Amino acid sequence: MPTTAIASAEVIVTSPGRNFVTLQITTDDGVVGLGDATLNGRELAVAVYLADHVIPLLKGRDAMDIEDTWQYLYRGAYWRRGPVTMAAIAAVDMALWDIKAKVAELPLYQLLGGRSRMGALAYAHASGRDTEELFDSIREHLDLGYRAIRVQTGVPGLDSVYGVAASAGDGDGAEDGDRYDYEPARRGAGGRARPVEETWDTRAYLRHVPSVFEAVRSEFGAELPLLHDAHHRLTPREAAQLGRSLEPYDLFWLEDCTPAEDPTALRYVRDHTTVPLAIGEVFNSVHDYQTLITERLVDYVRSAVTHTGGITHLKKLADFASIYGIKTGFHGPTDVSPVGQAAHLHLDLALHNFGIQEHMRHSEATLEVFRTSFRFEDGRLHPGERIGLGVEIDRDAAREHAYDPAYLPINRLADGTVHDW
Ligand code: EZ4
Ligand code: CO
Repeated sequence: MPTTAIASAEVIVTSPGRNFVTLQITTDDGVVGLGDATLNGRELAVAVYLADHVIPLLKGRDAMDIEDTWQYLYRGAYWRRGPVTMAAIAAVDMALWDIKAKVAELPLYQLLGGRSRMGALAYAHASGRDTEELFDSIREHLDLGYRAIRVQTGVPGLDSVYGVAASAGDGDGAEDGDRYDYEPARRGAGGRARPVEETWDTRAYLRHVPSVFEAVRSEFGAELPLLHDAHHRLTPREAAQLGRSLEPYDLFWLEDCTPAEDPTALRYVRDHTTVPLAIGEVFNSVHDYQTLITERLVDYVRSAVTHTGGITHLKKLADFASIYGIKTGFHGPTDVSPVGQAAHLHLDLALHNFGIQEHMRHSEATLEVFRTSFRFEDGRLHPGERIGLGVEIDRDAAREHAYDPAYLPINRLADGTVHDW
């Protein structure tokens, strides 16, 4: 038995401001690896999948055999893909890379090919219910040092819009007094949480958004990279209209303009607008991208390491995309834990076709449980020089935050029909 044989594995569920699922793997000689398994709003399904179906298979396997373990769990399941399975495999994969890099006594990026750059350009989320609030939010993020900004805005006539900061204290997990610039899964003590239902109006949105980008460009100038997320809400024709109307404002990308599960929708969008397109945060496999990449229907792949089978699989996706000149823009919301975000940052440093890294700051409570060595300089993130992924979990702090069910919102059209959010 090698000393790197897996001795034990454990699922840690904790909720410091929001829910996280973490897999901790320990080898015979005591090396510990962490993997993120957080599936926002469906967290316990992955926790149970890991505990009941994966951990019993891990004991005694050599932690060094990462590719073989990945294939063993993926092909062995018979049932291909799916967010629950792929998040579970991702967590194992991340933990094994963490272990391998610790055994090698190197920061993980060294095992992924070493540095292609000194830091990963990160974009932050700015939002406002109106232009004044939005400008304040953009200025705050520029003051924090961000050099690329995602712009989300309220729409006249709509009470609330997903992705637009609400005020604190409304049960969304924000700390008191803070604006809330990350997208909440609403929590509710004792299992009483229900998805918030919001009303959506595509025509009002399409009328309003170009005027917001016009205002932002005239206030903040032509250079600042600006991004926008449409959260899968548009038909191909509507997406083409939005893309065209945003062309004068030179976006870095338009994200998730159409429902992601229909790759052919993007053929229509591509034919009608030159706005750069990004998609993939809800994908869980490189196969989900096959048409999009080979037909060059997107400019950026948006997967998260946690939701796309871990470092092993995300590296394959990035390499596949690179052959077509397509870049990465990994999904970095706060529901990707600091462990998952660390994996992104190591890949971002190493990958030649890195594009940009999404970054939503984790709350203080989260960062007390997950101790990172991230650095942020000149708008660029760096994972730090600790060996492995470079994140430690404080088990005592983790225990203080019990799981609290949470759901993403539901959108309905004026006639009551459920819509994409
Ligand atoms: O809505 O992570 O680009 N970022 C996003 C996210 C997602 C959430 C869903 O879990 O769209 O904020
Ligand atoms: Co998004």
